[in-house]
Amino acid sequence: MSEERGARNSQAGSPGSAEAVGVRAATAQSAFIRACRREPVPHTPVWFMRQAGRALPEYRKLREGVPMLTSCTIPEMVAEITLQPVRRYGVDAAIYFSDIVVPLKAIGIDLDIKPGVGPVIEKPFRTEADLERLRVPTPDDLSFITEAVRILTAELGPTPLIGFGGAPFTLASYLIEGGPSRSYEQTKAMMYGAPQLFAALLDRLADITAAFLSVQLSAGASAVQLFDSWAGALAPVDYRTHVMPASAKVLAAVAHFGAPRLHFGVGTGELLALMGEAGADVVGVDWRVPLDEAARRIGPGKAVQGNLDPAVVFAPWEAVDAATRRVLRDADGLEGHVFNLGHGVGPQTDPDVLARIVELVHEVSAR
Ligand code: 1CP
Repeated sequence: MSEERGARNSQAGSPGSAEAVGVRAATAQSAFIRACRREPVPHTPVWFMRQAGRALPEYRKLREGVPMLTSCTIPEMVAEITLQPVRRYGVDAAIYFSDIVVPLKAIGIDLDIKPGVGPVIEKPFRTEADLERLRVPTPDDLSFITEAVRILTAELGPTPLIGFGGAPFTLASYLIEGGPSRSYEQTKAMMYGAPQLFAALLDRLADITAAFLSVQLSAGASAVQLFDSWAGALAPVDYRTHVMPASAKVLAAVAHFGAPRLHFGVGTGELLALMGEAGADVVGVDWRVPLDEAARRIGPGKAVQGNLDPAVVFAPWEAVDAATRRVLRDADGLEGHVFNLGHGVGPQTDPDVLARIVELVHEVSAR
């Protein structure tokens, strides 16, 4: 084990290196990695987007008085928050505790995560000159990640750690709007009105996210998820023309690690095939499209992830039970299925309900 860890650590700090490091050996036969690779599994693996966070009282206690972005740079705190849901829910994978804007903060962009709001950028991006502020982070800029992932892989044993990053479009939407948005008016105004500047911005963000993911993979993450949470705001033709090339660049940049690449967005029913085509091994599906129909749209050769409506957890258990079983039925016979919610765990979610869902998925899908 220590020998394996030593070998892995020697890869740390070389994002973009041509050497394939593969999936951390201890996790290669896990249900999660096997499902991502469309191999037979003993049971359907399950994890929850945003499983590490506000729904857990132990998270709120640990975070007391520590700003969100500060917590992301303290390796011991990151490791503990990442492990909390694994202990509590018995999920089949951990997701690295961080945020999609962490690499932007690490290169000195003036931004904050405001409680109850989300990322807020002091000076929004609007012109060519703003590109100069966006340099690609070095492994040294992100050394706290390498350290946290090392702690985590030692603790997690056979449980895979999923690294993640923000897709260029979703990151650009925060940079251009200056914060969360419903309509993405400024973002789309740049996409339609200054397509070359928009392309240059997304291309730079692709390099930044590729560096962020590479540091996590080099340190020992077994898979990565690219969150294009807000891509569903786009028509397919605009996604293909203006957004897909940058997302494809990110996914290609980490292909040599040999780790499964998951690609997720909300409201992306019309984009599922394109999100697969961008280079994903697993396409995340929100709750609006049943998984059998999603798989049909995506086509063969990819696994799917999803897609219980995250609001179902607020209904009585009978309804949760029925909806969970329906997701499993929809996925029955597909090449590969990772059970998840259709989007993140809401802060008001009862952790006990999530624990029961994990138990139910494991029980119903046992083969
Ligand atoms: O004070 C707090 O606790 C802040 C709440 C919080 C948390 C717990 C934010 C602010 N980010 C996070 C952690 C986080 N962010 C994780 C943790 C790992 C896990 O999944 O358990 C992840 C994966 C993210 C990724 C993220 N950040 C996304 C993509 C995922 C998604 O949910 O679509 C997005 C869009 C963000 C931006 C962001 N950061 C925080 C908030 C509230 C938001 C969304 C704001 C908006 O609505 O636009």
